[in-house]
Amino acid sequence: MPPEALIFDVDGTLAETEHEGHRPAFNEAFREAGLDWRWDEALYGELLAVTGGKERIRRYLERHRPGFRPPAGVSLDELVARLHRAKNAAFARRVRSGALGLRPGVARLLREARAAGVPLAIATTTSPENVEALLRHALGEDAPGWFAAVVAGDMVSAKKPSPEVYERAVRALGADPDRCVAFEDSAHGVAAARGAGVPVVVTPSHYTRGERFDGALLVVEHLGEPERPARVLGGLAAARAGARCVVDLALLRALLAGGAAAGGGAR
Ligand code: XBP
Ligand code: MG
Repeated sequence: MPPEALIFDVDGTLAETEHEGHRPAFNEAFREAGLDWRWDEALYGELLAVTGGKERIRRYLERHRPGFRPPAGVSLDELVARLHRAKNAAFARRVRSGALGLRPGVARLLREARAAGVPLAIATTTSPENVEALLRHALGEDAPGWFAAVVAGDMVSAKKPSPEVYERAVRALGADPDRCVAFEDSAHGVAAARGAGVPVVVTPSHYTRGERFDGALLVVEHLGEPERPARVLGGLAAARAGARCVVDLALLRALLAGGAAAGGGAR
């Protein structure tokens, strides 16, 4: 049986959005607001321990600007919300400029699932407008409609690694969690999906390559294209590490059936 549904994380999984989108967009928002804050790669890597852009700004202030006070008449909540809106506007501009392409194999797998009638969903910490901008630009105007459920940003009371975002997506799909497959790039994402009982395929991204992905079904360089198969990096049911594969419905079916060691789509 094919998976009942495929559930995708966005940041780092569909595209390298943290590296090429959010970090520069945060810096643009700080500059526009006349703040001398600058998040370099090392600092952003540290701040990614906190999921959610508003939460990340607060963590930065606590850890790196302990004496900071907002201008008179502006509450901290307002300032954070304003900076976050400006960041998302800058992110959308970057998306529209074509700065953010999808990672290998993403469009191929989405199209294969659609053609086979396997429902799609999104389970992400980022804001809904960022998801929409990315999907429209990368896949076409109708792409947001490809997803039967989009659970994003503040729609949940606790962000990843809480499982809530996956629990809501699975409920909206009316699917059996252990017959779905989640796609993630981070340890927080793996914890969220596993916490909801959803098996996970991990494609580590720029900032998460050094993380551990305990409990993942498969850890693979990227989803692969027929002419560019991806290197298997590990995972519970992984075929030999170092083998190459294209993550397609046949491989996912084999993984769910526990037959990945036998090869599935691995070469
Ligand atoms: C992504 C995030 C997000 C983005 C920014 O986590 O943590 O916070 O960095 O998004 P995941 P917003 O990939 O696990 O969903 O600024 O819109 O919150
Ligand atoms: Mg992610």
